[in-house]
Amino acid sequence: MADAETFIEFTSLPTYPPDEAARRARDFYEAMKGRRTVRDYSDEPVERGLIEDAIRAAGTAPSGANHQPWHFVAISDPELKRQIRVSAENEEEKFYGGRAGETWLDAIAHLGTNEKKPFLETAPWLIAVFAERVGTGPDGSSRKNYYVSESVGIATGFLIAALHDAGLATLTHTPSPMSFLGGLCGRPEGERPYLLLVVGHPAKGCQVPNITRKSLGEIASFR
Ligand code: IYR
Repeated sequence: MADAETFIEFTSLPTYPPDEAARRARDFYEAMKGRRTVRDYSDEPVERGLIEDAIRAAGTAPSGANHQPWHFVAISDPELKRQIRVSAENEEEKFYGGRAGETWLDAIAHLGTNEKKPFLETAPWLIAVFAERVGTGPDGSSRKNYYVSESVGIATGFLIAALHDAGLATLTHTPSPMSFLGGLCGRPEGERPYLLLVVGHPAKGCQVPNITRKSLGEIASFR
């Protein structure tokens, strides 16, 4: 059995007076409300340091048994981006050409998406997120991970929020299927591609679909 962790006092959570807490909660909601999925990117470069810090923030997410079963491949290399675009468009052509089925295509019709993915080359960064089904323990031996989808999903949420907070737009792209990503990114067998995040500044005059969000009453109940 692994040694028990040592414990330290938890001092990093600030205490706010109620009115400040209320203001912060509202400000955070207002900031997140401005996030939109962007599909039209400018080629304006983004400092690597911003990407590094956003990934650091993602890496603070809670995870099953604290195994941190994620890996982020941050890609700015134009040739690798081109290869990813070619592979993604190849899959997406089949998806939009019939593999998705009518019901799914009907569900996304209002988003105006199609098999063309120029943003995979235009945007300065792609972050391929991988989920480790089986990880490596401190002693180098392989070990099972727990709640992998939940953990990686939460970390990805942190990543998207951190990038948005830094003034960067994202697109949560899920080429279907995306098994090509592991090979192109040189990831080991035990990792499953989770999603591909496109990161950059929106193109000038960028348009987004005029969608609405469900109200609090629709998404929450209090008892
Ligand atoms: N992966 C495709 C299709 C797609 C699927 C869903 I669910 C969306 O919300 C949007 C698109 C694509 O990226 O175009």
